[in-house]
Amino acid sequence: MITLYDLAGADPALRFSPYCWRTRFALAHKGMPVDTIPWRFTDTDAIAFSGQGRVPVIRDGGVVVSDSWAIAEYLEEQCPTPALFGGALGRAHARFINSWVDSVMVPGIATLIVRDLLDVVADKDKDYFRSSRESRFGRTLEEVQAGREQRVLAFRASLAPIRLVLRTQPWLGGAAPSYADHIVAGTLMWARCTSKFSVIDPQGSIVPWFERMLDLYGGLGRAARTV
Ligand SMILES: N[C@@H](CCC(=O)N[C@@H](CS)C(=O)NCC(=O)O)C(=O)O
Repeated sequence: MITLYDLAGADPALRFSPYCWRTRFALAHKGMPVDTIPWRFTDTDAIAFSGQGRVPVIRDGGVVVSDSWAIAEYLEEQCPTPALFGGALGRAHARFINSWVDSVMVPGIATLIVRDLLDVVADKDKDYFRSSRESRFGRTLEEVQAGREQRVLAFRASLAPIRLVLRTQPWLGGAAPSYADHIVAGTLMWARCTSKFSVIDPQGSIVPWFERMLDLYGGLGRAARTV
């Protein structure tokens, strides 16, 4: 059984990391059972064995892997079917999706929900969360999140590549879901679980795909705790 260190809020059932969700979906896709351990930002000692300070981290027997992308590659190597990537070419394309999401979607969503995140993180994490994020943004969390009702429109426009792909195929992976779907849906789980603010257009064409993602793997995403 694989063990996953999974970012949790004050409520241990609230799991909200955009990167851990990619790993949760990928494990479910493979049908691999997982034991998740709730992890808080200040639990640095608990994952020191991985040689770095971020989650997701998995432990599979004696093997330790950190970083969601490295974990996906590891899972694919251990258990090639059902595929996450579909070969070297698919993996190369998924790497582009991963980089696009990390550099466009993650920062975009962060400015829309970062103050909401403060409300869900564990009490012991609140000072660290505020100070680390405020020094990253150079502004208070309240200032970063202000004006989101207007700013969200530009964020939604930035998701045009997803809308265009889903116009011609049911999944980002083509005829079946792949790790590309897990990357995008995992990132949307971050906002779904922590904020009542809708980062995607509720009437838009990404919604039907995300609803299908929530239903996959026995409704893993849909069953997730939300605020
Ligand atoms: N590139 C990494 C990013 C992982 C990451 O940033 N995880 C966040 C949680 S969403 C984290 O552990 N942050 C620790 C911190 O901010 O101190 C991946 O894909 O796994």
